[in-house]
Amino acid sequence: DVRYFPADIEPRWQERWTTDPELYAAEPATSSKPKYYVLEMLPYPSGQLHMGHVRNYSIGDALARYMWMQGYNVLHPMGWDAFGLPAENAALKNNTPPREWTLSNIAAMKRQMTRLGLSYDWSNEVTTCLPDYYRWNQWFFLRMAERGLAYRKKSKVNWCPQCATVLANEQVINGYCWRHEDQLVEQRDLEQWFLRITNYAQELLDDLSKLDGWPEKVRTMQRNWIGRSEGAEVEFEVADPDSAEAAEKPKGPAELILQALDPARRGTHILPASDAVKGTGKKITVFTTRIDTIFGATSLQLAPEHPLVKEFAAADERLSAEVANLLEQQRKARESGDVGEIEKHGVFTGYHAINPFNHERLPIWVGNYILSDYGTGAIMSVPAHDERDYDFAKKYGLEIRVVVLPRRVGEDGGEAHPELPYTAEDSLLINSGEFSGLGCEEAQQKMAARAAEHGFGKATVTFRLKDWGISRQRYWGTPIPMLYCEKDGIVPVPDDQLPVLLPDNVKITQQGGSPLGNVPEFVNAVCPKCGGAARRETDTMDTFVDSSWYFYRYTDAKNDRAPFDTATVAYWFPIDQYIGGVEHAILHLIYSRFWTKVMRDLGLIRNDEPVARLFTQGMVIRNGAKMSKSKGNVVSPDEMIARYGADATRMYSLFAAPPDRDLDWQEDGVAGVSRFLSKVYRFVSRHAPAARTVSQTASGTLPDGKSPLTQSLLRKLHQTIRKITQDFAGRWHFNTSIAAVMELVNTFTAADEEIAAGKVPAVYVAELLRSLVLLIAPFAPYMAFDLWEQLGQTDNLLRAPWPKFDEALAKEDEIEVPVQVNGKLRAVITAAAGAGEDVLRDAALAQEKVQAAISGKQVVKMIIVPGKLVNLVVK
Ligand code: ANZ
Ligand code: ZN
Repeated sequence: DVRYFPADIEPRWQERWTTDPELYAAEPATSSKPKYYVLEMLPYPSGQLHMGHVRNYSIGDALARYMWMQGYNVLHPMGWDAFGLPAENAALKNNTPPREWTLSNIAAMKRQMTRLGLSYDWSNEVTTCLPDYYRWNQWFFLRMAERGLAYRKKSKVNWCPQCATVLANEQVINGYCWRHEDQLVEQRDLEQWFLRITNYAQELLDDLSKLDGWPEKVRTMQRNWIGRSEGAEVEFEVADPDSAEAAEKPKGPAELILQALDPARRGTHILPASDAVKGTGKKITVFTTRIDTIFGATSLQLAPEHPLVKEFAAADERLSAEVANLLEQQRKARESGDVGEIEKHGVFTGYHAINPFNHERLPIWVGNYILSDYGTGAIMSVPAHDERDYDFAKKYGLEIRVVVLPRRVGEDGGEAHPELPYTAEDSLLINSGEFSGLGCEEAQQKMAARAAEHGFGKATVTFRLKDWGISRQRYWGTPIPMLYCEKDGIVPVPDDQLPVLLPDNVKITQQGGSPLGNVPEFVNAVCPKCGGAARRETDTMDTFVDSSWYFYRYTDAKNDRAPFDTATVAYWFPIDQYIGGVEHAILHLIYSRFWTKVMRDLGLIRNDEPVARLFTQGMVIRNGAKMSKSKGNVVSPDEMIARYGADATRMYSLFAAPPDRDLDWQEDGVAGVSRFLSKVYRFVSRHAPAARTVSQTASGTLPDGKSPLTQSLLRKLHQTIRKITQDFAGRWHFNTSIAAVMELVNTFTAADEEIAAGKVPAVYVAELLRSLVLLIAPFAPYMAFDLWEQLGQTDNLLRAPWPKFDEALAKEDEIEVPVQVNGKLRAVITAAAGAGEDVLRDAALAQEKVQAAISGKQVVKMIIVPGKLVNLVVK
């Protein structure tokens, strides 16, 4: 009796696979085969694969193998997201240079991947920390700078004291650092390089609708992140403090409704402009999505950081102190972890602004709930119709004036006072001068047009998306290819001087400031314009730059004249299937969409989007908690492989849960899969000699006249082929695919002795065994390769055609089942031999004669004996 020893089989095949460079290599872009680009997100080389990786790669690998067997030219590459902070931390801790640390981690992880038997085409490996890759980051940066897409500006930046570097907005999570869960992010003023992703905001939004192969939740997250708001900007002039209140006060609700409904009485409380309060010429621009509520504005609110607040405060010690206090409270609230909904605070500045629609004077406040970096950093506050403004007005006793009412109030004289704040927009304006009586939407258009006509505003679109700050004050990243010359200012490094090499032997410190600043050989350069002395930029690029375009490089990774060949990319793109964690739904996946659009506009590629289909896999958990070092519940892939083999480890990671759900790692489960594989191995090995005698027979020549046993084995086989083929094409529920193979193997092994006794003709045995091996090939490649050889096959299993299912063979035999009502035969239904209770019940109830027999009566019981009988008991 043969036994299954993965520790024997796997290293043997691994050796053969690694010495065959052709095995997993994609054919050139000139291939006549249809192409399939399957990609898993590239890992950060931390030194160790974790189970999340194993799961991610097992999904991708199963798909790659399946597509190969379907006859596609498959590109299945792998690489390393190799720049980043952990290498510097490790350098500090162990005194190993980041480069050395990173490269040795890569070697270790590559060994693990090889051990897992993953089908990567290493001939196009990409390592982002090597100059042959990052020089193209620099090259792209220069192209962007030429087009104004990369620019430098002084700005408030997010600063993580622990990372000692700037973070992009996307790397700040509720005010905390994305890497340091309990480190609050500080604000600093720094000169930074930015990429103008906002130029593409509208296109990034619009094109989401093309991405129907992406999970809806990811598209929604991106949509929200881009955050498009249609609205208007309106200018309010700061009033002359000496001029008197001139606007007429609004009337009571009853009067207002009458006014709204009677065109002749509209606008009576609006004063002509000539009688208006005097202005100072200073303007405050607000952004609003509800210009229709402007007659209900009862204050302006400025962000504490608004420039005018500084101006007001400069001349007013009390205000200055109170604003400082406001900022301090804000900081404290954040520190106590109160970041979501901080308590609203405000200070009256002592100034007023003039509402351009009715010339009313509105007090100008500073509100801590106004964001300085959204819209214009200033709002008109409409307490009656906005939640936050309502809370604020309640707290500080500001006027709450209703200017929008439900339509029904006018139509049937219903309740005049809606519950406040009343935020619905399918409503009717009141107390809004000549705009009273209009619906909200119409009013928005008319009022924006009015503002534009008079030059105090316009309809605008605002995005939440900000330009991408890419400067990092770190060593281990791509040097930004810019020079600073006293005479010529900012000068780009010429293309022929690329790459700007990252020097070795750099002292890494934990203090702020770029480590490269301490390397004179790096800093001191020659200005390419004037030949004088210049200083090099010492910041490096955000590592998200590296991952924004790496998958293009995979198509042509050795190109030293261009980032890639345009025609080769045109063949392979878009990526047919990208697989990774949902944690990349925003950052990486928005940046790489942006990068694609820039490359397209540079004429380098033709596709608008990089990824046609995206799959986000679930997490690997253990006892309900995410596997993590800090929780002490980590299972090491090496340990699993040593104990059960790579095949069992991989197959379990696909079997234990649907790939999009969380997987609770149970070692018992791995052991179970290992027992299953052992059963397959023994079964196929046992009957291989018989099969080998006919192993090369084409299935077209199978003899007719099958015995019932042969027929039932073939039926199960074809049902299984159908099931797995459909799973690959559909929802990827590999857990059920593998369960189906398990059932198939049970059916086969139940006939073990009969097969051994020659009751199934050898040509069928060969067909059954070959097909079984093909079916497990995407999930347990080592075993499949081994058994394939045992079956006498000399062809490459990876390119062997995936078995086709034959509907006729898969079809269940049909049987006749009698249907009785109260013991009396009423009908006979035809159903598949294996039909279950549900199918039989539905079929029985659909019979006219049965319907007639039970009509007007109550079915009290239904006895269903599958394959035999349906009996209804009625009263
Ligand atoms: C007046 C108003 C009346 C508003 C009303 C809403 C309802 P979204 O959809 O998120 O774009 N706003 C504008 N800039 C702001 C800032 N920097 N900080 C805090 N709030 C700000 O929201 C736009 C609305 O959010 C704007 O419309 C403004 O309040 C507020 F019944 O203006 B609204
Ligand atoms: Zn110069």
